[in-house]
Amino acid sequence: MPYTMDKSLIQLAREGDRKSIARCISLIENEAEGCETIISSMPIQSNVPLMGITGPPGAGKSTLVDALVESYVAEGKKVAVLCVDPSSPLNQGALLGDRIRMNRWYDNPAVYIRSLATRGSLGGLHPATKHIASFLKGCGFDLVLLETVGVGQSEVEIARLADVCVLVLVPEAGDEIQFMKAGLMEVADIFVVNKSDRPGASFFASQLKKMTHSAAGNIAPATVLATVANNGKGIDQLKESIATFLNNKKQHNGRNDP
Ligand SMILES: Nc1nc2c(ncn2[C@@H]2O[C@H](COP(=O)(O)OP(=O)(O)OP(=O)(O)O)[C@@H](O)[C@H]2O)c(=O)[nH]1
Ligand SMILES: [Mg+2]
Repeated sequence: MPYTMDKSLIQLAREGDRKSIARCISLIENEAEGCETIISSMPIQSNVPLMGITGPPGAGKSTLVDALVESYVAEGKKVAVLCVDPSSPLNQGALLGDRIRMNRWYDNPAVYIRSLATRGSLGGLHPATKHIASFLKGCGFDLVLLETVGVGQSEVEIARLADVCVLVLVPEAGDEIQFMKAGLMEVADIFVVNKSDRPGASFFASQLKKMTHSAAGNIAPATVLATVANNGKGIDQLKESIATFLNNKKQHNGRNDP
């Protein structure tokens, strides 16, 4: 077994020690002996939000995550990022891309980034993703960002797992909007039209708004936002929408508590 596990390892991870966090994640990912201890030692309830960022390949998810990290860190927050790419079995391309883009955070003590190279048998999320995300919530971060490529059932799984689910699309997707995968409208709490520096962005955003309004019925429709992730445009609005959504959800859940 490559790693040893004991109480102090979990304790150190919970105090935010990166090496211990990395070891624990590997143990969970590899379903190593004793990993249940790590999972069961984590708090079930947590005030640390898990923010899912999903969408088609190349939509700008990592660029958006990078911009969000920058902005949250500037506020003094500690951020964990989990990147999962269930679309490629070997994952080399996506991992390399994420590494290059997010490189600047590796030495920053306020940021922890981890990529998962495994995928679930049905092309969705690896079952360990859920445990690893909950584990990260308990390691002293103020928020956890989860980036996944939207393939197979992964968006639906992300929506179930995350406290807020942001679906990133690009203006070109407007042509295919009527063929959008069944259920996709339901998974997103916030729609982002990224690359809105490209033609057709505002038209696509208005189409999306119409769709969210008719899909919502009596409840509040999902928010639709435009961003240009590589120059930070729209990031503040996105953060605001995320905060509002989480706040509303908290109040709503509070009301429903027995
Ligand atoms: N013009 C423009 N390009 C962007 C924008 N956001 C990201 N890009 C570019 O789009 C490309 C893909 O961005 P990524 O952030 O890697 O996209 P991704 O969704 O994470 O990609 P995968 O993880 O491979 O699915 C990169 O070359 C980015 O620089 C944007 O708002 N406008
Ligand atoms: Mg990416």
